[in-house]
Amino acid sequence: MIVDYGNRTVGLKLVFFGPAMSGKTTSIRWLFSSLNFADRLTSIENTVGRTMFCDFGTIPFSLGGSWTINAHIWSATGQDFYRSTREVVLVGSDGIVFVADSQRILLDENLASWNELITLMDEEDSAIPIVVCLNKQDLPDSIDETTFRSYLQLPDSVPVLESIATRGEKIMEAFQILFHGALRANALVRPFP
Ligand SMILES: Nc1nc2c(ncn2[C@@H]2O[C@H](COP(=O)(O)OP(=O)(O)OP(=O)(O)O)[C@@H](O)[C@H]2O)c(=O)[nH]1
Ligand SMILES: [Mg+2]
Repeated sequence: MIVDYGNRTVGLKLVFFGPAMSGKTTSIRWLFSSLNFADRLTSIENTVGRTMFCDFGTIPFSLGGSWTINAHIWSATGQDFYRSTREVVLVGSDGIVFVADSQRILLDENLASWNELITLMDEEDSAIPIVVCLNKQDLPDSIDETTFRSYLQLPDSVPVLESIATRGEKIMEAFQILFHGALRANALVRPFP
């Protein structure tokens, strides 16, 4: 979190992370569109529309007293070919949305991506809030929260939302939980003026 007293802004970095094709870019696009900031999102993609490096953009939220929170929203690529870029995207993050793919045959992909995330986060200074979107709930043979939690051995403190990013279901809810969690986590170590 970066507090700029001169410009009265707080910068929060929130990253969407998860296995390949789980719906990270779709979730972010829906979020920016629904808040009327679609033109502020930049996607670095390859020629077939897959994320090559990341998506990123900023959504400003006004606070009382002329302060603004700038939510800097990023997604990492899930493709292993670009694996090295994921660590870079995560640096300095204040919160993570882990977008999992609910299809039963992809449980191991979710587990591998979760383990990678935990390993990379270990290198950060403090505990960072994480929210899980168990995405693609509209597909047949999608797993439920209980199965997912036990397979990944998720701590109870991590919220799981069953989402459908293509319809925007539970995306705003996940974002709000993370946004408030990230502010709370930072306020504990750096009191907000
Ligand atoms: N059925 C269904 N399809 C989805 C959902 N969310 C995303 N998709 C589709 O899944 C495919 C991959 O979505 P992306 O948002 O590009 O996935 P990503 O996680 O950004 O992928 P990478 O950046 O390549 O790792 C696209 O065809 C989306 O339309 C969902 O909730 N349900
Ligand atoms: Mg993507």
